[in-house]
Amino acid sequence: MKILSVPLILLTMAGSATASDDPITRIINRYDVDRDGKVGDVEFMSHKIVTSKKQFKRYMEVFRVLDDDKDGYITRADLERIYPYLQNLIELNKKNRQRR
Ligand SMILES: [Ca+2]
Ligand SMILES: [Ca+2]
Repeated sequence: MKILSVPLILLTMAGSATASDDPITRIINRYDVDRDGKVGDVEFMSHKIVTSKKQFKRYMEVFRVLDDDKDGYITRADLERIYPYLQNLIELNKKNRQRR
């Protein structure tokens, strides 16, 4: 299931989190190269090491999921809309990792 790869990538995007951190700010700050407050597909991809077409397609799928209103940019509003859904998956993933 493709959507499951999204929280994993988001986790990597957000880096190691503490409870007081705002992951949305952290994600945007990390990817927003030109500091206009939104992340375009080129900015998003510039942080990825893409070694195959398949991988490129996968990252683009992630980008499209994160770009909730489909305007071609990941903004704070996009992330705030989808974050509650992803949060559950991220928490699940954390628990699974702790169990190991
Ligand atoms: Ca930008
Ligand atoms: Ca958007």
